[in-house]
Amino acid sequence: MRIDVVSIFPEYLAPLKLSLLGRAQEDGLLQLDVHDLRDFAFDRHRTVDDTPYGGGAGMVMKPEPWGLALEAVLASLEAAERRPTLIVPSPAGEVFTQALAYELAEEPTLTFACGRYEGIDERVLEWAGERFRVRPVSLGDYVLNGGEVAVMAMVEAIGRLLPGVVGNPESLVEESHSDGLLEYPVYTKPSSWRGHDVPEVLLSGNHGLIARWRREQQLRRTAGRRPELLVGADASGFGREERAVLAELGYDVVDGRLERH
Ligand code: JCH
Repeated sequence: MRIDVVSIFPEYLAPLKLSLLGRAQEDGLLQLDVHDLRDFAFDRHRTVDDTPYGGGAGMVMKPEPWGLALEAVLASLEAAERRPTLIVPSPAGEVFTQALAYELAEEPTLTFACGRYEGIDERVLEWAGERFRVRPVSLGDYVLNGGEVAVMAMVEAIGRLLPGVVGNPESLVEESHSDGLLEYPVYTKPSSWRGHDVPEVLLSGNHGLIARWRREQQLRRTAGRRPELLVGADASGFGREERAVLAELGYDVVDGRLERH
């Protein structure tokens, strides 16, 4: 996969050259190009922002550097590339989820446009819509200072799904099998630490019992921390034992879906 990022803080994206994704780039599985928006601003001060029409606080990113930067990215992509996807991080975008990460991991190229200040002049998104498939995406319902941190999270989540990037594909398989439940707790040596013991079942060597215990932990955790993931969930994947745990946690199956009782 080829990923282009445009930002006024290209150094912000430096961690994407490290660790798993750094290796992926060395191995030719991922090509990551970070572009400095200021390289496309040609006045004396290489200005990228200006005051908002209509008034109000803060500054808005000027359209001209964005037009030139995105044109340069387009020109560098394969001619065969039909409208590439342009992700624009925004507090007003659709929320980034694991499902969207899987969807975007199928693309041959992704371009990310990192805004700052109060955001990018809306006409850039209109103009880009004729050349890219534009997707405003939010990392979640909180406000960041710009798109860079959101891009780091998204590129990491997408990059680890690319074939060959995660050494042991079983880790990915386990995640995808999780049915929208939170993960079970994990432990390693020593078996006793500062008065806290590893649950005995994990030392038993009984793999059937361990699998059932882990499943129950997932259900208890999800009910406690993220009950909205259970309400309305398709119950067809839950067996007798899981339904018993769910009943104890206050969930019944009604018309094949989970409901609080
Ligand atoms: C961004 C900003 C509009 C602050 C500028 C560009 C994404 N999930 C998520 N949270 N915040 C962002 C994000 C992405 C890009 C930019 N800002 C700062 C923009 C605001 O309106 C209220 C406030 C924030």
